Amino acid sequence: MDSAAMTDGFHLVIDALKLNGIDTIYGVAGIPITDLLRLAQQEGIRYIGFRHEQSAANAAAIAGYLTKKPGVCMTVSGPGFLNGMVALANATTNCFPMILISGSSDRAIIDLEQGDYEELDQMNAAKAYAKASFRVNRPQDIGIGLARAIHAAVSGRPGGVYLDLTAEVLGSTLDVETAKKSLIKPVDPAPSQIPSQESVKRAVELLASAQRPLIILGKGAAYAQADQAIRTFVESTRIPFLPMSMAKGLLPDSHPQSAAAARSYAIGQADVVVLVGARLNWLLSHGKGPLWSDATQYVQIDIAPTEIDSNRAIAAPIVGDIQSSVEALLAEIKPNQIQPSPEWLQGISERKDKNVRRMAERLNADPQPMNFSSALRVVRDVLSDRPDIYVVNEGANTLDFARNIIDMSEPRKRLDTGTWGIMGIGMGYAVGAAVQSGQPVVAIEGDSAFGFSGMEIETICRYRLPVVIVVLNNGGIYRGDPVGSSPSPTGFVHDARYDKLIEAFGGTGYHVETSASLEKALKEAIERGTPALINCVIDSSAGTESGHIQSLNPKSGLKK
Ligand code: ADP
Ligand code: TZD
Ligand code: MG
Repeated sequence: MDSAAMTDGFHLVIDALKLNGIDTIYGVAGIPITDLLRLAQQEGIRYIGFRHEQSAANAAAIAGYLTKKPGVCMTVSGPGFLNGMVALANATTNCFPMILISGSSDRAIIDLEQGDYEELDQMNAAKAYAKASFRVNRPQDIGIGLARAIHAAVSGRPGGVYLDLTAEVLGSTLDVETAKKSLIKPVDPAPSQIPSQESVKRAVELLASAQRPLIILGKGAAYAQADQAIRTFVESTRIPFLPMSMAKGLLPDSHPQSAAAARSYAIGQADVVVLVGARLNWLLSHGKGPLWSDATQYVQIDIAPTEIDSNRAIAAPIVGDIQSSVEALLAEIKPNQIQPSPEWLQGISERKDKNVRRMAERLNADPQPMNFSSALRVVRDVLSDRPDIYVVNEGANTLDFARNIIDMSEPRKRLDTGTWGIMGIGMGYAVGAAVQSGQPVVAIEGDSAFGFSGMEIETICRYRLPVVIVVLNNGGIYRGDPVGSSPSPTGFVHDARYDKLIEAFGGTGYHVETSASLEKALKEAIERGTPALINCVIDSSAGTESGHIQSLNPKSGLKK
């Protein structure tokens, strides 16, 4: 056979990705994937190179969340793979579809632990943290390996998948004919999952009996892209709704049926709650007291059958995808069959008005130095007529305040620390959202949170992405403790100038200490549409330990 009729593992991987419409790869180069990345670029795939694999994999994960197609990240073996693993595990935890592809060293040496370069049994290490983990050991299996990874990532409850490509497979050759036949393009890898008619009827009966129904929308609902069906369900039943953090904007926060400003009252008093792609995990106090009443009954729509009854008994489970399930509900509900009581709607509305008035007082104060409320009020106002902008958000107090203060009016525009409350997603999500959508991003970052992925500002500058980072700088984790000769566990260097970091890479830095200068800087930075970082100094005593989740923070009785 002449050499013109041969191909190799490198080409086959790229052919398989292209066949499956994967047009972007996030990653970090090195042995054995450097040539793979070069080839990808040559073949028209967009490659975004990062400074750390965790951010690259976070970018892939958020791209997966935004598109319902697996985001792809490529890393080197051993430590590069492990750096990406936190993000893969985070993607799995958050139900984001992504595929982490890593090169790996010599199997024979790994299996006898003979000490290869960057030796690690990657496939088995990944199993515990991924939805699925596969290894390709022969070039003719590359196509099947990718097909299995795609199915696993997007079907049912989405998640992170690991795909191991040995250096040997990448380098080995195969005749072109066999190679071509080995490729697979999965047909309908995320098929609709139609709920049973019986489950839909049961749910409608329960809802029809409710006086005080409430709908809770989670990020599963946002992911499903069933925006119109969900809106019709909410508006036609007149049931008040609460968005979980990343479901904000699915219906605008300004929607008259939003019960967000009366959250505790709505949750505490509801008699029937409809969970739409939201888990009863810690973010909803596991459905247990003191927030929840023992008498509350639930309808739960989820694609994962094992989610049902995980924290509380679910009276009416609907197992199916959200689009099909909400459509089935709409088809089953008769006109005026569901009637939230007027007292219920009135009660929520009164609490909302009261809480909004109380919050307005805090927001409209203009203290010097700024605090979380006054700084975020400025950000809210500047963003209010820019619904196109993606908001990335991480930190403790920075997260809690921003979630409450910054309204969202479009679906899937708020990207945050999610199910784990993890720090370090900021710059990866910002790059992923900007690259995937071509839209501007404003990342609202605690000074600690920013540090976890801060070096990616070089990536943002290199690709000239329209990302503006606002660091709410209170000098530490939760707040700024004095940093003397023995720094406290939570304090950082005082008067740190994060704005100077981005200048090192050609971005624009702003240092602001007043609400007026914050407003000017943010407007200007968004207008320019180029990389910028605003070092926003806030009161170093602003912020409480653990933000709004102090109840989860065990205390030693130590005097501070
Ligand atoms: P939140 O943090 O916003 O409450 P969670 O991540 O806890 O949301 O819950 C999301 C839920 O949505 C998961 O249980 C997941 O199985 C489910 N889910 C994801 N995609 C779909 C879909 N297309 N249809 C139905 N359920 C889905
Ligand atoms: N490491 C990781 C990966 N995730 C975490 N959540 C933490 C550590 C612990 N942690 C929090 O839960 S919030 C936070 C840390 C380190 C940072 C809070 O400080 P910040 O925000 O400056 O980002 P505020 O505004 O000062 O509260
Ligand atoms: Mg801080």
